Amino acid sequence: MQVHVITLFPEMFTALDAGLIGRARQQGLLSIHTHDLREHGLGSYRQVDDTPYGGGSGMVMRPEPLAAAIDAVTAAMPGLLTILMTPQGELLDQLTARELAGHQPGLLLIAGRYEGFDERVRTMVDRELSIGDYVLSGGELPAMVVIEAVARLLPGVLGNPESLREESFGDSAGLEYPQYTRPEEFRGMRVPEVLLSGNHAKIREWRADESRKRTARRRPDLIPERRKP
Ligand code: 4HQ
Repeated sequence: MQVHVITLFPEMFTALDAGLIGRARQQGLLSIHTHDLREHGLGSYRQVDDTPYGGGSGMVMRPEPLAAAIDAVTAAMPGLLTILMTPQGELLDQLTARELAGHQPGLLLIAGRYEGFDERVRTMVDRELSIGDYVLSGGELPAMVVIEAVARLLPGVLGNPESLREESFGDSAGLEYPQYTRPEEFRGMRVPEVLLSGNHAKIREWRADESRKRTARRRPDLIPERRKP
């Protein structure tokens, strides 16, 4: 899968050279291509932003540089799903990540700066995505969050697809059960006896139970509503 990103800060995406994503890229499972929006800036100052009509504080991204950048990328690679990163978008969740991971040939993410986009930019994208209800200074970190959530779902990226199936949200289930590793006792806290018992039926039951309790306490919003009769 290809992921293209339009950004004023291509150097931020070197973070994706490391770890699982870095390895996936070396293996050719994923390619990441940054496109510097400044190259489509207007005038000798390569301007990409301007003051808002009607007044108000802050700057807004002008539509022409974004349109030129989107056109250049999509002309070279047709079929990319074009996604604007914005707090006004649909909230990213595991289901959306899975859907994006299935899109061929890949994605074009738009990471903006300033206070937002000229409204007409929205007509040039397929979707708008938010990574959560808080305000950041740019769409770069949100774009990287999308890339990471999507990349680990691509075939061959995770060593052990079992861990994919079991983890939280993987099967739209609840939160993960508590996990322990060595030592058996740490600062007076013991590993639950059942996990040392070797009784795998009991362990499965304990984990399912803990997972249910934890989800009910911490994330009741994740519990599916009872089907009404
Ligand atoms: N921004 N989820 C402002 C975000 C954001 C988010 C991206 C900051 C767009 C213009 N994006 N720029 N939260 O806060 O996606």
